Parts: sequence; C-alpha cells; structure tokens
Amino acid sequence: MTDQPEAGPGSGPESGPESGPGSGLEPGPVTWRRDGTLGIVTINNPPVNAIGQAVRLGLMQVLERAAADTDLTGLVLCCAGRTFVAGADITELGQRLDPTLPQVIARLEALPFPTVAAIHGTALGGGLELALGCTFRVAAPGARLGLPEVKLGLLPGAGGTVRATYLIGARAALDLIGTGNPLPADAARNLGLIDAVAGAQDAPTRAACDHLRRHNAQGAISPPVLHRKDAMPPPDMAAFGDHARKLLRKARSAAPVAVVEAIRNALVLPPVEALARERALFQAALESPVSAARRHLFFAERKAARLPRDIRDAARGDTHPGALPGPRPEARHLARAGVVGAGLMGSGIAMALADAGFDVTLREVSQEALQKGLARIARSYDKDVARGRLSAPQARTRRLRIVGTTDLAALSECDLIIEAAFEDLAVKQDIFRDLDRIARPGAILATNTSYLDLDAIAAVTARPADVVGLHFFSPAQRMTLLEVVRGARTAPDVLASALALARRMGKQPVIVGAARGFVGNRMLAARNAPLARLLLEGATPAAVDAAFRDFGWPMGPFEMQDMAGLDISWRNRKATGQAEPLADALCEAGHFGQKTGRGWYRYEDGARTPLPDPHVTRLSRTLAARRGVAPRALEAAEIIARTHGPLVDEGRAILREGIAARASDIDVIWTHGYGFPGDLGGPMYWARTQGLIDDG
Ligand code: T1G
Repeated sequence: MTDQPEAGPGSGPESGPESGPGSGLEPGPVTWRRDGTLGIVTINNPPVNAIGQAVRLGLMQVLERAAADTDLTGLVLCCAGRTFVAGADITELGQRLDPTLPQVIARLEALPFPTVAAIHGTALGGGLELALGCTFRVAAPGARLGLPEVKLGLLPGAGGTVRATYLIGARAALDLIGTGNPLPADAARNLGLIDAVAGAQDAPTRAACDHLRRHNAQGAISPPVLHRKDAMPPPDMAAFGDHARKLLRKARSAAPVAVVEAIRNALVLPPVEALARERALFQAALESPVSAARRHLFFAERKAARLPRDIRDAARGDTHPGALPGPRPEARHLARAGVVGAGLMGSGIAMALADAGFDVTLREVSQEALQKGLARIARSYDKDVARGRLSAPQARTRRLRIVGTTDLAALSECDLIIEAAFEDLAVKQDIFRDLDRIARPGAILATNTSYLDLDAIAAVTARPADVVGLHFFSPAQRMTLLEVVRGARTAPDVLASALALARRMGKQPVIVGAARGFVGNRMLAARNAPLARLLLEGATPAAVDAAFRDFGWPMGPFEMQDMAGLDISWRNRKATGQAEPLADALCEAGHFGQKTGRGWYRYEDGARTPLPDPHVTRLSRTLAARRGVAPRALEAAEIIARTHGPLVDEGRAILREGIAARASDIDVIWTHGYGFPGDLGGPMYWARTQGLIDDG
C-alpha cells in the first residue's frame, strides 16, 4: 500500500491499488488504480501538486497503460492533499525537461474513452490546462479555477488560451486569462468551464466517477475540448477588439498583450495552429525580463511571509547558519479585534478585519468622531455594492461586525487591539498606557504607526513582548501590503500571530525592524528628497511625473502627493523642524493638492485631472534665481537616476542595518505598497538587473 497516497478529498473510493511492486509502474508522484471499468489516476506531489518533470513522466506512463487497457470505459484524474494541481512547477520553468505538458495533454486527449478531472482546492495554470485536456471537469464546492500565468509575466503555454476560449467564449477567456484571477466553482460551471459542482458531502472523485458512468450509460459521445471549436458561434471580432482594448488599458503589466493575441488566434486559426502559436508566445514570454521579474516576486512573496530565520533556528535550539527551519512558535488565537481611532486608517483597518471575519470594536474619543468613522465605513461598503464587489447582504454582514464605542474599556475582551490614532508619539504612548491597563492578559497590542519608534511605544507598557507594529497602507481595506514591525522585545509568537493574521486578511506581510519609517517610508523619503532640487534646476512636476510613468509607475510623485494631501508631510516637517521651501510655500498658501483644487497641479471644479499650474513654475524659478541655480532641460533618464539611485542606496543601508532580512523583502514592500512596477521585480531586483548593484 506504500505507493497509495493519503486519500485527499480528490482521491475517491478505495478499490484496491494497482501501481507499485509488480504493477510495472515506477513508484512516484503519480499512482494508478481501477474502480470497476474506470481508471483512477492520482497525483501526489506536495505541497501543491505542481507539475514537475516527475509528475509528467508518471502521467505519461499511466496514460500509456490506460490506452492499452481495453476493459476501460473511462478515466478519472484527481489529486491527493489539499489541492488539485496548482500549475506547472515554476522552479522548473525555462528548463527543457521532457515530456512537456502539451505532450501529456495530447496523450490524455487521445485516449479512446472519456476522461474527467476531479478538482478540489485550486486548479491553476498548467493544472487547469491538464483538466481542460479531459472530456469533463467536476469540482468540489469552494474550489477555485484559474489561469494566473499573466501574474508571472507569462500566458498559458499548454493550450489554456485555446481550450478555455472554446469552452467559455473569447470575452470570458479574456477576463479569466487577461487578469489571472481565479473563479469560484459555481461561476466556472455557469460559464461552462466545468461541467458540474459536487454536492457538499460528495468527494469530487466519487462525483466524477458518477458523472462518467452516467455519461457512458447514456451512450453519449463527447469530443475532446480541442474539437469543440465548431460548436462555438461565429466570433464577433469587433466585440473582441473592444473588450481586449479595455483589458489592456487596465493592465499594469505587459504580459496581457500576448494573451490577447493567443485568444485572437484561437478564434481565427485552426486548433492545432492556434496551439502552436500559443506555445511560441509562451516560449517568448518565458525568456522575457518581465517574467523573470515576476517569478522573482512570486518566490519573494513566499519568503517574506516566513518567520525570521533566528526565531526558527532558536525554536530548534540551532544557531549555526543554514540550519533547517524547526517547529514555528504557535500563533495566538484571535477572534475579537479592537481598533483605536476611526479616522481614515482606523476605519479602513476595521473594515479589513471585518472582511476577514473578525468581530470588531471601533473606539473613538467622541461620538462625533465615531459617527464620522462609521459613516465612512457605510459609504465604502455602499460603493462596494454599487461596483459589484460585494452583494448587499455581504456588505451588511460585514458592516454589522463593526461596533462603535467611545468607551476604551469595551476593548477589554479583545484578543488583538490595533491603535490607529494621530501620528504623534506622546498621543500613542498615552493610548498604550491605557491599553496596558484595560486589555486582557495575552492580548496583542499593535500600532499602525508609519514612522514612530515602536520600542518607545512598547516601553510605556508592562508587556512589551505583546507589542508589535502593524503598518497598513491606505486604503487599508484594499492595499495588500502589511509591514509587520518587530520591536526589540516583540515575542516570537506575536510575530507568528501577525503573519497568521495577515494570511487571514489576505495581506502580504513583510517583517521589518523598528527603525524610523521602517523600510517603505524610509526609502520613500530618500527617493523623494531630490525632487525639490529637480524642480529648482528646471524640471516641472509634469515632466518628473511623466518620467516616472514611462518607467512603469502608476503615477508620479507629484500627482501622488497631491492625491494624498501636501498638508500631512507639511505638518510633519513643521513638527520635526524640517523645511522644503517650495512645498512649504504652496502649503502656506493653502494649496494642499486635490482636496483644495491646487497643489503641485491645479484641478478644475473638483476634477482629478492634474493641470500644470504656472504659479508652481513661477515659484520654483524665483527660488532658483535666489539660489543662483540656472534652469535647464532635464532628461527623463536623469530624473530617474537621481531619484531611484537614492532609493536603492537607502535599501542597501537598510539591509546593512538588518532592518530588512533580505533584498527581496524590499522588492515585495515596494511592489505591494508603493506601486513600484512589478514587471521590473522591485527596486533591488531592478538595480541588480541594471548592474547598479551586485549584492542584494
Ligand atoms: N510551482 C512550484 N512551487 C509552487 C507552485 C508552483 N506552481 N505553487 C506553489 N508553490 C510552492 C510555494 O513556493 C510554497 O513553497 C508552497 O508551494 C506553498 O505555496 C504551462 C507554465 C496554489 C494558491 O501561478 O498561487 O502553470 O514557500 O505558500 O498560500 O501554463 O501557491 O513553502 O517553499 O503559495 O496556500 C501557474 C501558483 C504556474 C499558481 C497556494 N500557477 N501558486 O497558496 O501556499 S505557471 C500559479 C499559488 C504554469 C503553464 C504555466 C499558490 C496556491 P514554500 P503557498 P498557499
């Protein structure tokens, strides 16, 4: 029985093993057995059944065997463990290792009897392509199906663009493959991507076997998906063009361009030719710097979500470098959450917690401020419903999880309390003294400070080990990044709890040290410091922002500041005695950006389109003249070099100081929290590819 994997929900009825000793099949991640006249193929390649070469070889073997078995009337493909196949093995991409996945799928599709994929957990990328090589697909409720290759700077390379288009049509295929976002099982069935969703209690493999038996009993013939093009209505290429343009306009990467071309080919070319073109596009994308950068980020995100090495080593009692990770400290149980402060950040954090299923108590100092915060939350959920992001009942459920109070003691039963009050050390210390007094023992006390000294905040409590920084990004209910700030006394299980919390909230955590501005904001200050000088030397806000946009940023620094409001950093400068003559002059004139209709740009009647403001040019000319700086034309390359050089240098200083554990953490922070182009892999990765640095 050794070769039989632990039965995952996918691996169905036990009818006796056939692979293993004497079966003529090599032991490996793919096993075979019979269930009456059906063959059951089980993939077992933890943790996510990625299709590496060993899996492809194993599949080829069992498919050859099945093809030769004249008793068979059908074949079921399923997986052991927590998920169906989550894609090709990304670590293998770029290596020529036969057989290829298209070869395996062609073999599957050529079998002389119907086949069905029994899907649980996720069927992603090459995993869904494998399932599309089957005649039918049956999924467990709650399964998710997608072709996320575009998030890796790729496109499906094993027939996904062709077979998916034949099944769900070009428009739905553009949405599915162009965005890379997975579909829940019900939506996939409604689109025709899968044939059935199993009953709640029904193992998907049992449902798949039943589906095949019913099909065979009806004597029905169903062609492979690749032969179903003729069943499609004639393509409306104009509609296709419109939808493709919309998709490309929204895209924040170059990768969807190839997706559009591949789906167009699926509509206009014969199937085999469309497959060949897709494969060629895939090979080209695989060699692209964009995909290399996106794959770097894929693994960087996973590394960033791990506990720091010293804690893992300490847990094992191992201290020598390279020691294998040991048992991790247990995350604390968090069910009830409290948030102190119902301003922009506090109300966003309360929503993010409610969205993750927490009961939330939101505390403000006054009823007026509390009602303002609750109203902001209500408006935001109404917008979610209006934009179809949530159904009205879903929004209502989440809103009702958030209860407002002005009584701090109402937080005494919370397992986690997140302070999101005014960014002032004394104010935060007062709040933490109070929280230390009222919070239950073992509660985690977190601050959302974006700059301040965490240890100075923790030091006013008798429980600094329970204090951690949770630095959310605005809007907190949307932005994925969460800087988890580790204080000098923060306990390992509090860090483990913060990572588990991030996972539950769908956030990307990165653990950082407690230096001023942590990683993101500290590097942002370094990147922005040269901006004023660039304006003095003759650049305009529009020219600088255009250089940034051409580089790949969603927007430039001046547009960003106008959107966030110039008054926030102005107050900060005044509080710390710093000066920025140009920006200060704008603020003294009440020009705070979009919210006042003027900042670095001017905005007509509440619009958001930035228009050049001659006042800003005059101001910078006057200051330049006063400083004897002769204005000149600055090239985009110089603007980028003089802002991104300091950005990277600050990253290197942060690594030297150990405020970030690895350069790839910095890349995750900047791509998730600050809009650094993902196609460039993050600032440290980009600098390395440009030969600007060789370390990090
Ligand atoms: N290949 C290799 N390793 C993978 C992997 C993959 N496809 N997917 C996950 N892992 C590793 C991951 O690095 C981590 O390792 C562990 O598994 C658990 O992952 C031809 C070419 C499935 C939703 O893009 O989205 O198919 O850190 O921490 O949060 O068209 O993993 O433990 O050492 O993410 O529960 C397309 C990628 C590939 C899906 C599970 N597929 N995976 O999330 O666990 S390209 C994808 C995911 C392709 C074909 C093309 C997620 C998940 P470690 P995890 P999770």
